[in-house]
Amino acid sequence: AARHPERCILVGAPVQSGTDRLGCDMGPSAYRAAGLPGALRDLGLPVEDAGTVVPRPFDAPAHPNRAIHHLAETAGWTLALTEAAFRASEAARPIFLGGDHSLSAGTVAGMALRAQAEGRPLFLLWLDAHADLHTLDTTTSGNLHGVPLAYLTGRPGFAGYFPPLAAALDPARICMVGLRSVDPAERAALTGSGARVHDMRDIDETGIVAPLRDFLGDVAAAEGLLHVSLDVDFLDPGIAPGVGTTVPGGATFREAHLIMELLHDSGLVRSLDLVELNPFLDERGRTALLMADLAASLFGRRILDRPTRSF
Ligand code: Z70
Ligand code: MN
Ligand code: MN
Ligand code: MN
Repeated sequence: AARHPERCILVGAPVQSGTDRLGCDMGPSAYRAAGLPGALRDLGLPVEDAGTVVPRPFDAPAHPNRAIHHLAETAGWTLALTEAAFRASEAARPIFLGGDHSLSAGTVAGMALRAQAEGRPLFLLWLDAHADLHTLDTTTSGNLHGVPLAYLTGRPGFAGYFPPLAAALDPARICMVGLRSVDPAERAALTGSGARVHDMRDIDETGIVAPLRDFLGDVAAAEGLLHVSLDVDFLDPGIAPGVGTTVPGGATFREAHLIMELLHDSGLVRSLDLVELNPFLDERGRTALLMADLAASLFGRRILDRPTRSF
């Protein structure tokens, strides 16, 4: 029996309150225009489109950190997306079409509820140039796409400002890959956190295959659910320019595809975020097309048939 439903469900999450640039709200449309639904159907998968999530009202008081902007709106998205993720994942594998990375505060919280309902642990693969580990007290940009992992791991200072978190993630079940822009407060939070962290230097020195297989082996051994959060800026800006924060030295086309292929082979992925695409900054849709292509690889597109490695 399959460990996960075969069906995919697309969930539009046009969140842009977590950044100070407009345009991420066009992400869901760009993925549809790039042919993502059809590419998944071409793989023989049943694909449903759940449409677009709408933020819920949320009363957040003003925060003493004056840099923070759009706090209540982002908290309202978190609330709505927690519910949407829990609902969409009941009988399908959700693909959340972002939207900036603050949306993962909701999607991952919802998937944690799903894992809890199934009596299994949730694991998280975070593919990003950034650690997104600021608390509301340490962010200096005030951009809340920089805080979701702090919220999700239960770091202090979110009470009253964000929805209460039902189940905090154990950092030992988080694997971060692609880091190359980490602020001092985030580096301090990572030290001794227990999270698996593979920065770009690690990838250059040892490659990504062995550490990823090790992580996937642990997910399989624990019979876990795996959520993948793919930030456009994980990719090198030379191949993925449609993003607000470009950081040089990102993953190549081939590294990114290999990760997606290994994830597919593992059969462990239950849900996916596609985040930080800014179609206003893209070049003739090439970033949207690449992200759609990577999603198709994660869901089974391959060059040749090959035996699947089992975990
Ligand atoms: C920086 C900050 C960030 C994504 C940029 C950057 C955060 N650490 N996250 N792009 N996805 O402003 O907090
Ligand atoms: Mn991010
Ligand atoms: Mn990022
Ligand atoms: Mn494999």
